Amino acid sequence: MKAGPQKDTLAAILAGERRALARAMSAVENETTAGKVLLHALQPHLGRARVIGITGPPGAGKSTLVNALIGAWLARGASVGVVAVDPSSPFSGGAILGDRIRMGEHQAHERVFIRSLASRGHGGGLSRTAARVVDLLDAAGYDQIMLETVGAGQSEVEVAEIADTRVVVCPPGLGDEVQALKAGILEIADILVVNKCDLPFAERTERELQAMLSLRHHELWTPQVVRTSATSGAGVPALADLIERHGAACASQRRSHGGRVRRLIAASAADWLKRRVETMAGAEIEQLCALVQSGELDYASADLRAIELALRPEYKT
Ligand SMILES: Nc1nc2c(ncn2[C@@H]2O[C@H](COP(=O)(O)OP(=O)(O)OP(=O)(O)O)[C@@H](O)[C@H]2O)c(=O)[nH]1
Ligand SMILES: [Mg+2]
Repeated sequence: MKAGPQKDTLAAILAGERRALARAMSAVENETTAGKVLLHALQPHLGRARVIGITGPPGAGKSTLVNALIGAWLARGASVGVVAVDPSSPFSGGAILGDRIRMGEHQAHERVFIRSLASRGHGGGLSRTAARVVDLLDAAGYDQIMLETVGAGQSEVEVAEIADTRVVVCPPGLGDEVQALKAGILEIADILVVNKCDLPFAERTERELQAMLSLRHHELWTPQVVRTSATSGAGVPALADLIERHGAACASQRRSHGGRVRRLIAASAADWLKRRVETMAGAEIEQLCALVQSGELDYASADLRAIELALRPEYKT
């Protein structure tokens, strides 16, 4: 009986051997025992990479932008891992093929490793699976790891939350689309990209997003807006600079394997709390809602009181 993973596998991954890495990713995705043992053995080797989340509505140009950013990182001497979470069925494979083509320019480069991850079939644990694939790339020595995910669903947004730096990509559009963004993924953005700036309305969208961001409160970093054209490459070096600046500004807080794990825990804790507050019954929560409805209590004070209630033993199920 072996207590650890095969020494060869561990050594091969740490040495960045591609075939070993691909096999390990499959093991991790399928949650095999060997995969778990391997992840455990990798722990001391994690936390060196920078993880960049690229999120945004379908068709915003995320994959094209990832491809352009790969070029920018390569030019700066870095190695690049990409995890593209595919929102479509694992059986269709259509979008995965599309991403292969859009990122294909660098697919064969020795300092690039691209992996697609089907978003279905992880039993709600998509962000955990994505984090493990990121861990493997981290252990294999990739400097910049980009995580592409559609910001169109709770589990996809959770994936973005793993990242040290969160980039939200949106196409130029009219006010309504910007409002829709605001409700979902805008809150998590460190950097907002108005992509397809070669199309009309880009400047206007940039102004609208800037106006929204100015309302946000921040400590280490003020969210920034940048315009790109992923197809022509315009604005991409400026975006890469911003990503590096964000990484430096938040290095102490964000970047490390412990930071990644903590963000995953936070995301699932937040989920638990939300469900609890939504479903708990009792006079006190009813009263709290009534106070907000009548305007006697603001949401910010009510949410803290609701959390206190949710954590009380009598509400635990
Ligand atoms: N005009 C213009 N088109 C772009 C730009 N960036 C991407 N596109 C096009 O927009 C379409 C969608 O691009 P993708 O990169 O696949 O977008 P995505 O956000 O990854 O899409 P999903 O992964 O399917 O959500 C493609 O036809 C791209 O060629 C841009 O800067 N300008
Ligand atoms: Mg894509």
